[in-house]
Amino acid sequence: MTPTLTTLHTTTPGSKCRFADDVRDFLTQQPRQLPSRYLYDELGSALFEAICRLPWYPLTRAELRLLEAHAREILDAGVTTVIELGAGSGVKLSALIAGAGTGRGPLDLHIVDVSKSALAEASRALEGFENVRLVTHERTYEAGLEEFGHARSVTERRLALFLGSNIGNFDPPGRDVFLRTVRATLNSRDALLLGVDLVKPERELLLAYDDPLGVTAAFNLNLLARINRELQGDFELDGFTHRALWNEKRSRIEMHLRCRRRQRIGIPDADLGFVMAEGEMIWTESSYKYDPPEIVSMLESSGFSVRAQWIDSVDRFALTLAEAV
Ligand code: AVI
Repeated sequence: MTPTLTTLHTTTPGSKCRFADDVRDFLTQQPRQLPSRYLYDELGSALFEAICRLPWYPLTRAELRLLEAHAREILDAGVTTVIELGAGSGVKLSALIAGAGTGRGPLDLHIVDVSKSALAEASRALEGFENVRLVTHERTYEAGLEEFGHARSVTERRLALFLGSNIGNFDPPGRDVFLRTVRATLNSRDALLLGVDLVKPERELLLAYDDPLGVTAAFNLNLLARINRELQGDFELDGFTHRALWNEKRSRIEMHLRCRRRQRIGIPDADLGFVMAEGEMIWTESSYKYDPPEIVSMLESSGFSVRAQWIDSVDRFALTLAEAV
């Protein structure tokens, strides 16, 4: 087989304006908040990659073990096109292709991510594979999915990947809309592989989201640093502390930034000025945790039928393979 790696880029033009609008809209809500997608600028993506290597954040390793163990079943010989939403470093997709072995035909890979640096890293990780054509899409999931709604060949069989428990960062209504949007880009017999972190003891969850090395704290605080860098904000970073809370009723970890002293904040490029009181919080992320049957029912109510569910019982993580019906 000849190596046939092609890399194309479709990029969304700079969206500083959208960032500024979101910062203004979300920071003026009560409670103050910021959308978690803005955690991933170049530095934020690097910090997230570091989090994935921390001994206290087992999600990535657990998922990788499951992908390696079940690669042949997941990437069966009939799959022609793999669409990964949220590429990360490309390590998981590489493990899947390597684990599936040589029995497959040519593969079209599409990876969709808002982070340019994550796409570049994923492209490097996938470089060595033969008989693979790679297209990177620097886009939000939603914009990326729109591109796959168009005409396709009759022989194409798609496998969509949504890994890393990224689904956990959606609120339940947004999650259901998202799963239905994914379903709409698939034909029956196409499949979705969903990686989801499971509910586990609070102590373990808090360590995963408030690690002793302070990497998650830096990841969270970088959002304010990003606002300072890109929108000329003047947040005093040492005036905020990272907080991770387990909200048992909603089954989610929440990340917040707690204001340590009263400060006046100006963000000229978002046309915003406000005062934060000591103890006031900015809510930056929710990470929902599920039980395995909940994953089955969210997929079934979105137009999928579950073909297999594999669980890592050590680190409590689930991979669920579902067919579009
Ligand atoms: C990307 N996402 C699934 C991660 C999570 O676990 O919610 C982001 C993260 N936040 C703090 N640590 C990791």
